[in-house]
Amino acid sequence: MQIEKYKIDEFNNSVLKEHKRRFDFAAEGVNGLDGILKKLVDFQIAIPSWALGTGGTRFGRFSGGGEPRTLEEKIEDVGLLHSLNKSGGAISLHIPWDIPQDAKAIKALAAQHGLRFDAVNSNTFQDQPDQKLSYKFGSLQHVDKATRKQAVDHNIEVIKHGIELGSDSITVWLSDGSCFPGQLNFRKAFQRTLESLQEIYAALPDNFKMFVEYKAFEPNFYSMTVGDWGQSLLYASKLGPKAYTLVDLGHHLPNANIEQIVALLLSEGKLGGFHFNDSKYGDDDLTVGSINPYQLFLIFNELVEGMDARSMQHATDLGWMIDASHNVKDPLEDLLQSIEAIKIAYAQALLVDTKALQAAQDASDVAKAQEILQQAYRTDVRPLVAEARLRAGAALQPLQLYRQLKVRENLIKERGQKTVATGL
Ligand code: RM4
Ligand code: MN
Ligand code: MN
Repeated sequence: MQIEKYKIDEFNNSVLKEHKRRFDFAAEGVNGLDGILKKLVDFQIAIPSWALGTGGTRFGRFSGGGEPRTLEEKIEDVGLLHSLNKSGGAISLHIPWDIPQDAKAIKALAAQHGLRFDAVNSNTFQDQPDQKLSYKFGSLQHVDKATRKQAVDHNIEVIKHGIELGSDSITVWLSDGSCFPGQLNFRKAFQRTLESLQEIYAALPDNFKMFVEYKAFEPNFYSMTVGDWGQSLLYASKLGPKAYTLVDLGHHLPNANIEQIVALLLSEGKLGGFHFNDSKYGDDDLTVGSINPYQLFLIFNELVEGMDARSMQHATDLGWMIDASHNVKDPLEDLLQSIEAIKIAYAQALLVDTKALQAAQDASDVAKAQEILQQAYRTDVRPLVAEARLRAGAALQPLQLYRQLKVRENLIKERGQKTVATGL
């Protein structure tokens, strides 16, 4: 299924008057309005190929129907999203869940939908049916050299797929760690992991980045070999200038100050990318902004401030990706909501009066500093985000149009009720 442009225009015309009224009100008094709208138009968020199907927990999975059965259909789904909001112009592949058989054809298909390939992801946290050695006790950290080599080779293979698709980064997330005290020598596990990462790093082309993702716990419940930003930063620093830390919002222990982590990684020049999601308890992979939108805003505030301080391009100098699981919602609806939440937080961060904030900070005026931040956070920026969409040729209300066009019903008709997408 594809959404023709005239359908988007027709829909926009039907809600234009109301939008104009709201936009005029919201735009009044916004400094540098056109610059802000341009930044919103340019900001694209990559969609993971494994998030287009229904997610599940270890207890069960309840499929919603019409899920993409092939990589081609996944690209079609991301294309649908992108035509609705013009903000999801990239796709991130997880290998071997999604192996491009014919890279040229896949690249051409993605380009037809206006999509490029974002970071490629390796998978050494599961055993594949044809795999020789098991990752039960880790991959890059494994005590057995041959198992480590198998995992290193897989990562190099993933980089090759990335090169063919025009991607310029690989994300390495390891489930390596231990479940019980005494199981692992931490120091040696770190050293082995570093050496394995060094071999992968050596295979990176010049323009390629390596993102080292950390996670506090799960599937290992006693220790994780890349368990927090400190460990990730250690690896990334030892590896060299092409290695960076990747922050997945759900990968922290409860109450961690993620905005401070982001600020420090940025100032060290070692923040590489983001996995957006939200959580209440752990790595819940809930819709971005659904639980703690204020935290999301505070993170974006640090991102904007920190990137501006280093003269970085917001849209392109970091990798922006959603990494969520849609267990009880239509994945495409969930992704539309996620992108909207990200854009709202970004727009609010762009509204922060940075000069006034700095003056308040320099004067240790705590109440004023809080007022300034919350002034931006409490501004309803939805009409600005909608206007940016309008200017980009997208729908003023993507989710409403998605429902009006009965996209899911159409996909079920095309693909069937009982389809399963690859992924977790
Ligand atoms: C992990 C982590 C990785 C993702 C896998 C599927 O928890 O977030 O980024 O690739 O899940
Ligand atoms: Mn992640
Ligand atoms: Mn995760």
